[in-house]
Amino acid sequence: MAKRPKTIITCAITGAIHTPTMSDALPYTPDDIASQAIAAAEAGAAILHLHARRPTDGGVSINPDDFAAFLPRVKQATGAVVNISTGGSLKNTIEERIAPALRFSPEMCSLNMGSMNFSFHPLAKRYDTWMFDWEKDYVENSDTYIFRNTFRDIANVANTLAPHDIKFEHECYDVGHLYNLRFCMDIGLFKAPIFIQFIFGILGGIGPEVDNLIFMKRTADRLFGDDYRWSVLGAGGAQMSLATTASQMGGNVRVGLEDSLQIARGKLATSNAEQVAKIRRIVEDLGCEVATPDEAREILGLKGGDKTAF
Ligand code: KMH
Ligand code: ZN
Repeated sequence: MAKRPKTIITCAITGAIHTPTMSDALPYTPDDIASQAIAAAEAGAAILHLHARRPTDGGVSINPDDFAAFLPRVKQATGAVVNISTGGSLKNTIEERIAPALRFSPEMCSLNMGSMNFSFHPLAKRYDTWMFDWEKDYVENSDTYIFRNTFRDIANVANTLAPHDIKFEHECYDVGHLYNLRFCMDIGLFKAPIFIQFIFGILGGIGPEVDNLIFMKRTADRLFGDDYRWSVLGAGGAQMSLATTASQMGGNVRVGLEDSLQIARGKLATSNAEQVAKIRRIVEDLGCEVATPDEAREILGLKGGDKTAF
């Protein structure tokens, strides 16, 4: 029987969806982002997907200086692959969104493969009081938000970052995004092997059912053949179950407080590392091995941690 591929665990440490009121565990100071990222790597995450936050009030930040406050510390303390978000927050242009990746030239960064509604406004109903002034409007108004990732935007990111040899985490929130990605490969924007993050359960994208995972995977097999590696991110309550299914199907997994604040249904996670440790335990109990950062580099064809600019 063919050897089962090792499972790459990505941990998305803080993101741009959840706010400090929602969980005391959500890191937003540079110290907390760095220490949670380091602990997640020690628990078994080979890739750290990172956003920055304003240190004063936890607001989403795409200011490269806010990344500079934790990136070198993460690099010095771990061998993990650093993946910088180009998602930004509700109102940023694509040029603003890629500024941190441009400055720090990481091994990986996210690249969102289509424009869509991207909403988390239903979360607002769960809270009567908020820790910081910005949070309520930010969450409530996400129902007005179009997450803009046009073909021109995607080409702009690919061309601007091309000299940096960054591998993209292609974020695909629905089946159409896979076709967008195929089109972009056909016009020469991306080199194989590409790395696709199948995303389930974001309001505005495909739902978190196993049927949909099979459908996305079958579609990607048809469109990309052997030219792709894949991972699964289930938002909210679907995080652990979809990650488990993905690893059993030979895929890779993403966990972290960006995607879910829970460790089990109805129970808040105490840290990113707790989620990493849980999925690692499940993956290993079910007979797979977890990839080290260097194994992840090999599987994804990354340029190496010594070629970043931080
Ligand atoms: N800001 C969100 C709408 C990514 O990291 O690339 C999505 C996001 C994804 O930030
Ligand atoms: Zn992200």
